Amino acid sequence: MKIERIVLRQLKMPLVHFFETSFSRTYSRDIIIVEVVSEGLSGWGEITAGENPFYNEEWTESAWLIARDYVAPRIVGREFQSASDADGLTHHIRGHNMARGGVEAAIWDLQARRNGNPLWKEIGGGARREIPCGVSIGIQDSVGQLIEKIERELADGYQRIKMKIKPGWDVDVVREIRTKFPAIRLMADANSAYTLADTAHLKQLDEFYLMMIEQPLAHDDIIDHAELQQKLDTAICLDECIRSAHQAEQAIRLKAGRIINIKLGRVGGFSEAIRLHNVCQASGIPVWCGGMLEAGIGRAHNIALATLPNFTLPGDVSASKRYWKRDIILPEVETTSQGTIVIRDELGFGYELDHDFMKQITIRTEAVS
Ligand code: OSB
Ligand code: MG
Repeated sequence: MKIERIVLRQLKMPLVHFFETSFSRTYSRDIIIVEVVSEGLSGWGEITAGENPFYNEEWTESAWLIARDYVAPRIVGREFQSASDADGLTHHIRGHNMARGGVEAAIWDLQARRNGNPLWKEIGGGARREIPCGVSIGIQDSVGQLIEKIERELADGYQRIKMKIKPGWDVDVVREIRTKFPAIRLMADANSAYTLADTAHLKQLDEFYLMMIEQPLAHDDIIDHAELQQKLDTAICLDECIRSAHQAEQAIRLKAGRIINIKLGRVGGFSEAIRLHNVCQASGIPVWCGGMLEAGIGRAHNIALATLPNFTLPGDVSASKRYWKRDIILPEVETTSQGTIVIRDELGFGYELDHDFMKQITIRTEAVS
C-alpha cells in the first residue's frame, strides 16, 4: 500500500462541561484529524494532543508542525508492506508520540478498510464484544457538584468512577465521596501533582480502598513511584511516565506500579500500544484504555484497542454525549445500561464520519502529497 496524500484538519469543539485536572481547566478542544489517502480509500486518525503542553510536551500547534513537516513526509509515497511499518519510519523523531500516533492510527484504519476488516480485527483484538467503561470526572467547584456528577454517571451504568485530585482537593474530598458511595469502584488520578515529600499525605488515601491511584508523582518519573508503591497499600497506576513498551518493562522491573493505563497517542500508535500491552500481559500487569477527551475517531480507535485481551479493567472511554453536543461520527458512541460499549463490525474504526458537520467546525486544513 502506498499513501498518496495526508490531509490534516483542525477542528474546534467546545466541551459540554469544562474538564479540570491538576494541571489545567479545558473548555474547548482543538483537535487534529488525520486523513491518509491511498487508491481512492481514506483511513482516519486523531491526534490526541491537548491545547497546551501540560499533560506532556505536545500541544495542538506543535503536533500540527510535527505531523506536517516530519511525520507526513516520511510516510507519503512510501511502499508499505503493513501498517506496522509506519512506526519504524517515524521512530527516530524524538518525543511527539501523539503527532506520530495520530498518523499511525490512520494507516491502521486504512489497512483495515483495504482488507475488509473492522479495526479491532486488524490489530488482533476481539477478545471481548463489549468494552467495560468507567468515567473520568474532573475537579469541580464544589464537592456537592462532584457528588451530583457521580450520581448521574452511576445512574447511566458506568462501572467505575475516577476522580481527579490535586493538593487541596484530595484526602478530604475522597473521604466525603467514599462515605457517600461506600461500595463503588473508585479511583483517583493526580496527573503528577505530588512528590515523595507527600508520601505521608498520600498514605492517608489507603483508608478508602481505592482501586488505584493514577500517576501521583512526576510525569517522567519511575524510580520515585517505586519507592512510593512500597509504602502504599493502594495500587499505583502509571499513565504519563509510560511512553513505550521498554519503559513499561523498566517500571514493572522496579515495581513502580501494579497497573498501567495505555493511551494510543501517548505511546505513538497501535504498534507500540500492542507491544506495551503484551509486556504487561506477560508480567501479570492488567491494563486499561485511557482517554484524552477524544472526538469520535479517537474514541473509536480506543474502543478497538480495548478489545485486546489484557484490557481487563474498565477504562476512561465513555459515551460521546459526555463530551460533545454533537460528535463527528454516526452513530455517536453510546453505552449500555451495564456501562459497556458494544463493538461494531463495520469496516475500519466502525462508525460513519459526519463529513458535513466536520466541515462546519474545521478551522484549518493542509495536505501533504
Ligand atoms: O490523565 O487520564 C488523564 C484527560 C486529559 C488529559 C489527561 C487525562 C484525561 C482524563 C480524561 O482523565 C479521560 C477522558 O475522559 O477522555
Ligand atoms: Mg491520567
